[in-house]
Amino acid sequence: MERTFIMIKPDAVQRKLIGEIVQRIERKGLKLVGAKLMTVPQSLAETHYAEHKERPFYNSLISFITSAPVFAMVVEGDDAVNISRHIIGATNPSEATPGSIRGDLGLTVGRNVVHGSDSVESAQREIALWFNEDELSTYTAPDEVWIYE
Ligand code: D4T
Repeated sequence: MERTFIMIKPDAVQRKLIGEIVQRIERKGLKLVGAKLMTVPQSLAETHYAEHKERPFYNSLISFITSAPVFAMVVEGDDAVNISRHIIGATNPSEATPGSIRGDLGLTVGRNVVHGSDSVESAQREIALWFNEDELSTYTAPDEVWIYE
């Protein structure tokens, strides 16, 4: 079973969209195995977005992500990374397909509602960065027999 890291960004937390977004993830059949509301320390934000350090939007991205609480999650399911990216939609909400989270709930790239790991390797790195092992739960949900053949 694959795990991915999904973060509801400060804009969506302030807009009271946590429930809406978690509902979309759960209704797809994916399972929450870790979740926490937290204000992101500067050092964590910089490590998480290290690949963007030289990009022009880096400073505003770091100040945005540390500006108010985020809702960080670990989500589990078959092909969880790929499926989550599809549910989330394209980086720029103006290009995100209607029906996706960013397509339905976002308007601009600098306030694009949610983050999801872009590969299995990124997911492993980000989960280890954001969560301690004892914050993650392994369990079988009763509806799984109706989600997986
Ligand atoms: P995240 O990492 O937030 O899930 O976004 P993506 O994986 O879809 O996209 P990304 O890494 O290319 O961008 C990271 C983050 O930076 C913001 N951003 C991006 C921005 O503010 N201006 C920009 O021009 C771009 C490309 C949005 C997401």
